[in-house]
Amino acid sequence: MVLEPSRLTTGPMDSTSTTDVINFGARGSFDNNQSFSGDSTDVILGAAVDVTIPTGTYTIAFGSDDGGFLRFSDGVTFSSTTNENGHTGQGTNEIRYNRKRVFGTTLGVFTVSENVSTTLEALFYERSGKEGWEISLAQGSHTSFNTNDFQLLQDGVFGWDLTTVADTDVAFL
Ligand SMILES: [Ca+2]
Ligand SMILES: [Ca+2]
Repeated sequence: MVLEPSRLTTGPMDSTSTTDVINFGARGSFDNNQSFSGDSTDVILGAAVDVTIPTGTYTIAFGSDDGGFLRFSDGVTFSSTTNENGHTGQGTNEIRYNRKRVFGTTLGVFTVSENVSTTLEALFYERSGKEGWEISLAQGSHTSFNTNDFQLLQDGVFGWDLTTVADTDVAFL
């Protein structure tokens, strides 16, 4: 995944990097956390990765303190969502949490009837206090998060193939 940070107070920072997983900050459900570089107050992080998804039903999740979104460029439509704020993702390609929160997890369920190649884009923001950001995946339909069914999204999980995108593809920031 290509990661690009921006800062609300100073505008975009040109410091794109790559990461195998999204598992940032002290808040969250999965251990082995990555550190935010520098000051993590008033920061926005964007991530993008090309994915090929095998036929099946999945629940994708982002946990965040504070908020953000997760969306597919095409080929995926959420049939149900859990714990969104300020947005209705059902029937769309995007799930969203549009407020500050202490760490919580937003879920979206979708089915692909054939292998789909698409781009996953995610945005995270931290306003103040503690922070955390995780993106994870489960097989099947889930309306709540747990660390038994969900695994951090990375290449090979549940047969998903992840391919690094060009830096310029994190263009939604
Ligand atoms: Ca974590
Ligand atoms: Ca916070």
